[in-house]
Amino acid sequence: MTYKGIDSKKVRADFPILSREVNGQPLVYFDNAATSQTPQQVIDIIVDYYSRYNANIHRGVHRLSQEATDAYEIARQTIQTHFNAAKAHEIILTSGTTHAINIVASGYAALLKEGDELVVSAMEHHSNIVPWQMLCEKTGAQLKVIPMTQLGTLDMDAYYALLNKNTKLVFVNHVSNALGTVNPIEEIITKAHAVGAKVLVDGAQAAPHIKADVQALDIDFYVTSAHKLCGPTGVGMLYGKQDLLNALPPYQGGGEMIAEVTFAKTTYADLPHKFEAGTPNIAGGIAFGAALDYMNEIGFEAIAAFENELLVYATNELEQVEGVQIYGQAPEKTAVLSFNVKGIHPYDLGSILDQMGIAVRTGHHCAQPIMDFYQIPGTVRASFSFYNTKEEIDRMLVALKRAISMLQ
Ligand code: 7TS
Repeated sequence: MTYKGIDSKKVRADFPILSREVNGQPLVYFDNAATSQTPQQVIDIIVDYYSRYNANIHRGVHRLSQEATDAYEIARQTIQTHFNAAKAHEIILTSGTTHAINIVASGYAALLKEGDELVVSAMEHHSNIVPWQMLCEKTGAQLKVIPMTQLGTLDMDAYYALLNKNTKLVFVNHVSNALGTVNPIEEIITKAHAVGAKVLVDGAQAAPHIKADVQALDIDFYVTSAHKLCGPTGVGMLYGKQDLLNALPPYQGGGEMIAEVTFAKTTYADLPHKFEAGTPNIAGGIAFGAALDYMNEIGFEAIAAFENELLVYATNELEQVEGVQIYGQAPEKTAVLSFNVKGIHPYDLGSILDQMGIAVRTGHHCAQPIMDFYQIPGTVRASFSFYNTKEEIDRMLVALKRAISMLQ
């Protein structure tokens, strides 16, 4: 049956892992915000690469190397088209979001001075906090924090008040991994640009649900990981406007990122190679492109509508359960449900749900400042994808009620 444009039976058949059992029960996978599952179409692309044309890229005259290079560069173009970047070389393939943020943060060490200011939001993943703190230590720049509200939204008035002529960079996630909040990045970017600051958008949680148009939104840097959107682990991307990337020094030195090397002086290759030292994750890059093709075939509008239906259903049901407190009640959210049950540690709940075949994440979700804000050690986080179903949510609720009766 097709519901909100998603034929669940057909879609689920694409994911072999969804038919396995955990602890004698059919798997219910609700840890999609940590990593998504991989459809057979993408697995096939990886197997095909290693079976038929495994070779190093950009350096061989032989046939296999040319085939691998072509496939890798086609994937880059697929990513470019998906995010509507003006040029393919503005897409740097990285090992993931963390690597991509570190490229920018480390590069800015050469561009900042004492007295410069950086603005971060209170609801970032640690990977969008720590590299910038390291940058501040190196440069003497100061980190300012956009506070959040009880609902789990950003305090935009406080954000405007932080901006001034010393603000050089703003970095904010498009979607919070711990709360699901969709942040108003268009407004954040417009205001930052008005004072001459650049903006890095962490799209790790948004990209699986929302197609960001980097030109329409005037995004300076956009980062994401393939493994959150049906691709493999160990590959992701940094989008940067050409001029901004050209102004950054390289992150790593090594093979393939040079124009010429002598012991007197080395000159660097043009984009994107300047930031792609060493042999990359070739199969991963190719599969990243295939994963975007797969998701685009289903369609991001259908994905978002269906997942929102799951979120609304699960939220309404969960609110009926006594003692449940939901964290993150922004008007605009992706399908992330973070919650606690009064008197029960999230880890205990997660462990019992696992015994019943239900995979959720528990803990601080690498977003400790959010937990500090709510004064909690962590939450149980159920995060839904387009291949989940209402029946799975019902199973989680039954399991949750049983867990609560066992633990209270
Ligand atoms: N930024 C956000 C918003 C994230 O959610 C994550 C990973 C990262 C950055 C880092 O991505 P990586 O691919 O480089 O590791 N988030 C999660 C999570 O919520 N649970 O496990 C990983």
